[in-house]
Amino acid sequence: MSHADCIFCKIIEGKIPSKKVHEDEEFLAFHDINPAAPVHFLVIPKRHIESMQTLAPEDGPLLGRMMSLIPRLASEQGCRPGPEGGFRLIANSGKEGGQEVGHLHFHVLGGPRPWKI
Ligand code: DGP
Repeated sequence: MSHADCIFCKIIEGKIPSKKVHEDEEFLAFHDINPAAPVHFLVIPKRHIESMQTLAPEDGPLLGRMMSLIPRLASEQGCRPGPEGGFRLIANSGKEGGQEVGHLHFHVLGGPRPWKI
């Protein structure tokens, strides 16, 4: 179920190009167009969900699969494991939460500091 005026749905459909990090039946991960850290990619569900605010209780398992995918992708993208490495996970939600694209996404940021944010 895609939304005609959603940039990320267009990326999923290949109508807008992206630098993909990972793709499976449920999720797509791709580099942020405006990276704020040495590693900065976005993980999105292929199903159009507006934001964290519109998640339904039955979306719990999907969210769980997303959460277990993220550390694996972060490590593949060069985030070092353990307390000296790691990554930051951000989900802006709604206008006051700083969300610009209305399709649920997690920012995964990592790599040597300092970063822009
Ligand atoms: P947010 O503020 O959380 O909604 O962040 C949206 C992010 O999406 C922002 O960091 C820039 C990124 N972005 C917006 N449009 C595109 C695009 O067309 N391609 C890619 N790769 N990233 C995009």
